[in-house]
Amino acid sequence: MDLLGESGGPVRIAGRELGRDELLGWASAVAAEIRGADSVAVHATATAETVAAVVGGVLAGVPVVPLPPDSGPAERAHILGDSGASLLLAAGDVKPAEGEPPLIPVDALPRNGSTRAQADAGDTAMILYTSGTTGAPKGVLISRGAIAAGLDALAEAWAWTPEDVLVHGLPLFHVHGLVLGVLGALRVGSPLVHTGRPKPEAYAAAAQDGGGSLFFGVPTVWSRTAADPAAARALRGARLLVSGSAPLPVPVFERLADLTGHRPVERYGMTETLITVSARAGGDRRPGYVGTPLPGVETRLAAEDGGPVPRDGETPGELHVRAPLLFKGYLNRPDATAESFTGDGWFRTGDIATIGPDGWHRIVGRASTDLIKSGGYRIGAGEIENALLAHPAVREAAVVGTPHDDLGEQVTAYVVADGVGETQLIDFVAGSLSVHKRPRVVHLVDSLPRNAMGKVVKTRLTP
Ligand code: MLC
Ligand code: AMP
Repeated sequence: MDLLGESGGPVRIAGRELGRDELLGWASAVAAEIRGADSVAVHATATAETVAAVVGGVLAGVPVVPLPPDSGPAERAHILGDSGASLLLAAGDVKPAEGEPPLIPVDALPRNGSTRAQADAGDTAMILYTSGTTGAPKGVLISRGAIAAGLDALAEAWAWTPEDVLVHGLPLFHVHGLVLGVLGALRVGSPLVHTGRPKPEAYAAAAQDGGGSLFFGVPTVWSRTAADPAAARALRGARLLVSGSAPLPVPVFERLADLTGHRPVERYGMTETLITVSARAGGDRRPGYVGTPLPGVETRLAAEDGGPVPRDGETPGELHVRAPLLFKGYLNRPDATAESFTGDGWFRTGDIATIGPDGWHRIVGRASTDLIKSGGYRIGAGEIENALLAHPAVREAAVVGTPHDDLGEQVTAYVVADGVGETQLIDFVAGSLSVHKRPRVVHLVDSLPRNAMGKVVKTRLTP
């Protein structure tokens, strides 16, 4: 099955413009190099090389494993080892570390390839690594069919057509920036402008000079835009401003609506489920609500004992999803895969929601305090605790998310350690994992509050 549409506009990224034919010719040359591989890793900088490499994987029918380009040695080794990627696709100036797969220098490949392989809807297109509450990130297996179903549902919900120009500046190793933000544009056929870092002035410039009509952002991007009235006003000519990956604060929704004249469309998604719930281009948009299920998606709420929860808009329950756009499972983790589904086949999102009689969903929190959302990134407390404990001076560590005006939540660490400062610990985590996972605040404490069983009681952590 084809994932890409039959025609489409150019992709502008990192100061380059790739026409559709050039991109497909380049990606076909990548496909010729990787054909038959079990999976390939892509050093996922926000560049034309990443787009060509990912599309190359799609054309070759080879699963792509995006590597956060700033991931430190521990995270990178885990992703490469766990995925078993046999090749690394990157620009030729990237030097694989010892033990890493051999490099295919994407920039050195010709632009006139013609390789395409047959692939089925059930075949894995991507393996996206995402944090759980404990341990190292898990590889989420996403099929071609799930991506196609998700993108087609979004195109319908947002009236997204080749007439749109999609604009965003999100990282190219997660669902939002890569699956929706790159493959979405290529499937729908709309031109794409990637702004580099998603700064308000870059979005404003893309609206005014680049003809941008459809804008994607995480709430941090929109709150920074709402705080920059000139940049926000430049978005008046846009068609749709879309927010997702974390809750959009109501005051940001309202300020953005005042300044831009657009009530933002919120949508709710997850690496494992792609996008499942959204407001519609032609419909109501309510601050604090993420909308109604996309075509083909079923949702329900479950009480803690698994029992039903009324759809009264008030009673919270865990949100369960059933849909053709769900992931296939976690790579090498049948235990975790089984745990994430109910006995009757629904995916447990771990998010706590309410559903109104009119079908409108509101996300009110998460079942576990060990998953943090900071700047739209999902960060597992356990992974950061392990990274901190790897420092020789650290004896104990507990990590939580605390409210942050700009990032929604910030990673906050409580550490028992000898002879080491806060900044050193922040840099230590930034050096072993992706930089965005670093704690923004470290409290050095004498001990951590524990219950009778010796388990840390995170609700009793105080600076
Ligand atoms: C900072 N830096 C350091 C450092 N501290 N480097 C080394 N050591 C340290 N101690 C550097 C960083 O590398 C970076 O450099 C710069 O400082 C700023 O980093 P930052 O603080 O992380 O950036 P910030 O501006 O705060 O980021 C905000 C943001 C970002 C909104 C731009 O959080 C972001 O892109 N979020 C998007 C997340 C996302 O796409 N989530 C979707 C998940 S999918 P440099 O060189 O880079 O400038 C999903 C499903 C769904 O959720 O529903 O969509
Ligand atoms: P990730 O795995 O990075 O895709 O993160 C998925 C999580 O992000 C979800 O489980 C939610 O907790 C959160 N999330 C995504 N979109 C929204 C939204 N619009 N509102 C609130 N939370 C969201």
